[in-house]
Amino acid sequence: MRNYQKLLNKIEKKQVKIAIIGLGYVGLPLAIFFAKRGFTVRGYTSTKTTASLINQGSCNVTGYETRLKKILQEKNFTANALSDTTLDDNDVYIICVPTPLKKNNKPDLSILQTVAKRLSRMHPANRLIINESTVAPMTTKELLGSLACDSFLVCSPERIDPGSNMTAENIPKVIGGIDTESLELGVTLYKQILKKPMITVNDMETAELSKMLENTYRAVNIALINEFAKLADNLGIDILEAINAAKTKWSFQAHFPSIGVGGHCIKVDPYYILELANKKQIPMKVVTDGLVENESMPTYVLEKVKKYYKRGMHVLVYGITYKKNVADLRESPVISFCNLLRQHMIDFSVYDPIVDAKKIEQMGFTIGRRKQADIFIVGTDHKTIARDYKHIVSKDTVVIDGRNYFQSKVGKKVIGIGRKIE
Ligand code: SAJ
Repeated sequence: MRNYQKLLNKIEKKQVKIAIIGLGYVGLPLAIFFAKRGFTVRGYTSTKTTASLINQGSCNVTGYETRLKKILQEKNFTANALSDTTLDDNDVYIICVPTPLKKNNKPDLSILQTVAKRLSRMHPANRLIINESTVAPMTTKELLGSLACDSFLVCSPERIDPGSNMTAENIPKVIGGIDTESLELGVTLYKQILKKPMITVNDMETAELSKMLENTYRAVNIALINEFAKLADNLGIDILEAINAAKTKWSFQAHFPSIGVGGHCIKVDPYYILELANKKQIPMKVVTDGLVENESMPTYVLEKVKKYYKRGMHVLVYGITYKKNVADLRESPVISFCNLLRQHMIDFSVYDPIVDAKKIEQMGFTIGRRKQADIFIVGTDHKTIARDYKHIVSKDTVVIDGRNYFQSKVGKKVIGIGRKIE
């Protein structure tokens, strides 16, 4: 049975026990923010091993190590395995599990489905269940809607930007409920930790669509600038100069060409909305073509390398993660690029200061070192390039700048994306 007033009072008095399911870059900070406010928080992760590592203070989210140790010491946070029986003994459930892509770029909801099944088996009554995982419209209701008979259900998609100093506390939060009482409970809960306003929307589907929209918007605009960069290359125009000039127009939001789009959001989310659109037979050509454009960028950079490569040259790829200063390899376009180098029999090695060398080896790539190269390829523009490039670039080095990092000439020449410096 649902008892709105009882649950509302418990939330207002911080007496609710909060379960955070998924302790990655979304779930762990959220657990810390709620625990810091005095809530009893239990985190749930895939295995007992992962849970015990976290309970010993092992933190896989950069920048949260100290705060994790603090809430562990204060004993208002514990990590558990999802199979743990304590799961039933919570009032609020915030689901923050990954929704990645399968190899064929189709949505992979398997982790979320496992969580939904686990919660359904509990027949939870008078709980508040929140889905923060990124899904296409209607998915939250499809997977979790049955729980709303005796509990409350909300969708509030996560908007974390890994590697930036914005945290869940200071990012405006969109939230939609299966009904008004669910929405009110969700707003009351998040208001306990948020420093920014909440954006309440009509229903869960609107919240789901808004997340798809914001990330697909970004992917398609990146695709647009990649197309313009290819034209700029052909015309010998500096795309960055054109972007900086266009930025003076209030309605232009700058995006930048690169070796490609990776990560677990911008690369992934548009495929979720396309899957739904295809089911509904609604063509989304702009999205489809934009994704093809972004996927073409590793090959575009390969063609630049082939113009300068000669057998026996020392080629170093610097940075292999999907974006700068983030040690995350998911969907990284630089990995696709390196596989292309290998397919085209181009000898190369990979150096990434923030990725464990073993991981580079496990991908079958040769570990590179910071020593002089004939061709220096910027795969990811980590801030460490400023320190390292001097060891790698000599006056004869050709720099293939996959991130348009260099603003002035280094080496023999800098071949960027939509620009060159020689
Ligand atoms: N990229 C470009 N050109 C650009 C911007 C990005 O090629 O102009 C590439 C990046 O190198 C990366 C990929 O696209 O490979 C995604 O970059 P991102 O900066 O969007 O980084 P993400 O994937 O961490 O995006 C997150 C997203 N957060 C969530 O989905 C919750 C996204 O909503 C944010 O817009 C983004 O952070 C942000 O604003 O930085």
